[in-house]
This record gives sequence, C-alpha cells and structure tokens, in this order.
Amino acid sequence: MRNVYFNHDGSVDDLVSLLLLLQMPDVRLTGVGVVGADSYLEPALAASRKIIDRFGHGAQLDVAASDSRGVHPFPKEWRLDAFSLDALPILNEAGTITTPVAEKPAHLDLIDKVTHTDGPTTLVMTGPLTDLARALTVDPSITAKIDKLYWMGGTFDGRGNVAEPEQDGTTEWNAFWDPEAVKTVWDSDLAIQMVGLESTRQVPLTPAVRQHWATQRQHPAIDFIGQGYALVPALQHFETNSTYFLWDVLTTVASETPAIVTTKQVTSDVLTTGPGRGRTFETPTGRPITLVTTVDHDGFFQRIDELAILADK
Ligand code: AGV
Ligand code: CA
Repeated sequence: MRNVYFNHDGSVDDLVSLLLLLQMPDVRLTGVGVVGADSYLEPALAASRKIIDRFGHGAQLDVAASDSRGVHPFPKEWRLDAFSLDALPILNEAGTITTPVAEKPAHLDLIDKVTHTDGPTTLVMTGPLTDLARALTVDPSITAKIDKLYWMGGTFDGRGNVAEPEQDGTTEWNAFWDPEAVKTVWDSDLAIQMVGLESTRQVPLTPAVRQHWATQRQHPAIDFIGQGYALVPALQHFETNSTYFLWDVLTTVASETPAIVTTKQVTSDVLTTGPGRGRTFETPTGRPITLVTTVDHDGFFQRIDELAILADK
C-alpha cells in the first residue's frame, strides 16, 4: 500500500479525482486538504466529505479546510460549480455528513499527516501549491518523508489558460493563483512530476466521453462522474477559455497507472513577477522535474471506468 495525501481546490475534476483515489486498490489515503481556489470553500469541503461517505468504502478520514488566499482569484463563474456538485442527489441521499472536518488548517494538517504516517507519503495536488509552500516554510523537514509530488499545473509550450488583464497568456491557472508558492516548491528538493497543459490538452471533455459515461450509469460512481461533468462545458466545435479538460483526473490516474503517460526530464524554473508571472519555463540552470508529455487517451479513459466500477462493491 502507498500512502497518499491529496490537496485539491474543489472543481469538478478535483472532486472526481478524490472519488477515484478512494477506489485505488494500492492507495491508502491519509488525508485530504481543500482550498477554495477554483471553488468556494464551504461547498468544496462538504462535497469532499460526502464523497468519502458515499464512495470511500468506510475510510476513516477527515478533511482539512485551507485558509490559504491566492494572489489572483479564479473567475466566480467557475468557482460556483462546487455549489451545484455539492447539491447532487447522489451525495445527499443520507441527509447527514459523517466524515469530520480536520482540526487544523490544510497546510498544518499536511505536516501532521505526513509526519505521523509510517513510511513515505506521496502528495497529489490538483490546485495551487500554496498549502504545500506554507507547510514547507513551517517545517522544511517534511520533504524527507515525501517521496514524490504529483502536481497539475504549469505549462511549457507558451499557451496558457488564463484570460485576465495584465498578463501575457503564457501561464496556467493553478500557477497563476499563487506564483510565489510554485517558486517555493520548485526551490525545495522534492521530486516533482508535473502534468501541465501540453498533456492535458490531449484529454478534453467531449460529447463522446459524456455519451460513454451515460451508457455506464448503472454504476453509481460513473453516474456521479457523468453528472459532475454535465456542469461544465465540453469541447464541441472549437476550444474556448471555458472548455473543460480532464486536467486533475489525468494527474491523479497517472500517479497510479504510470503506463498511461510518457514523460521526459526537464530542468525548469518559474516567473514570479511581470506579465508572465506564474509561467513555468525550461532553462539549463533550473531544477529537474518529470514532465508528462503524451497520454494514452483510450487507456486513460478505460482506467477511469475500471476504478469507478470498483465503487459498486
Ligand atoms: O488550469 C486547470 C485547473 C485544474 O486544476 N483548473 C481546473 C482544474 O481543476 C483551473 C481552470 C482552467 N480552466 C478552467 C478551470 C475552466 N474552463 N473551468 C474551470 N476551471
Ligand atoms: Ca483543480
């Protein structure tokens, strides 16, 4: 069994990632932290607790609320999705929530869980890196117990996904929310596998993907996934800034099934100021990371099915 600590920011693919982590046969989830970045904290926290109740096979977990604040807030329209997801009937059949909220804020919860878990912990982060950066500042020694960080964020191909004033379009949102946090994590000695936009662009949400989930809705977890992804825009005729990709799910599934991706080693750094702040870029003097480059599209979607079907039992 591998110990995994998951920190996410409450968008649809973050919450689907939580559902899938709870099904992975070889994963022991040791903790969950939630930051209200691409969501509002309250519904993202509640939905996380309900997903553990409904799909967690009795896991004794608590969920930590983050008090981190970003430099550049996400668009409100996107953040509102957490309210809809939290209201889905499949998460509310019981009418009560059993999984408790952790005592400490997410960055301190991360330190506690990593410190008190026997052996190494793998971190999976599908939102901004703020909680990890704060944890490293409080207790830099935790890196000795973290074997690897899997992070969804950044991009190296110059095509960002932020459409806001006073920036140059080269940055990815999780990095843009808190560029300094990315720098703090990059300056640590953690092993990092980064899933940036160059690979996630290979796994858009499409009508065909939705149709596939619709035909499998006799499985409650696939029904939930279909309902969740009904809330966000698919890639139909052309890509817009709102088009949804399976960013976080790719990061999460690739941490469990490495065969669905190819990777390469790059040395890189991040800008923290100017119109490109949040931009990750390759440089010979940068720190080494493992970058996901290509995705086995069909193998990826098949693994989602296999994991989700494990929730039947
Ligand atoms: O930049 C991708 C990150 C992922 O962690 N998030 C969404 C995923 O959870 C921000 C984001 C970028 N474009 C978006 C986003 C969109 N069109 N809708 C919602 N969130
Ligand atoms: Ca996210």
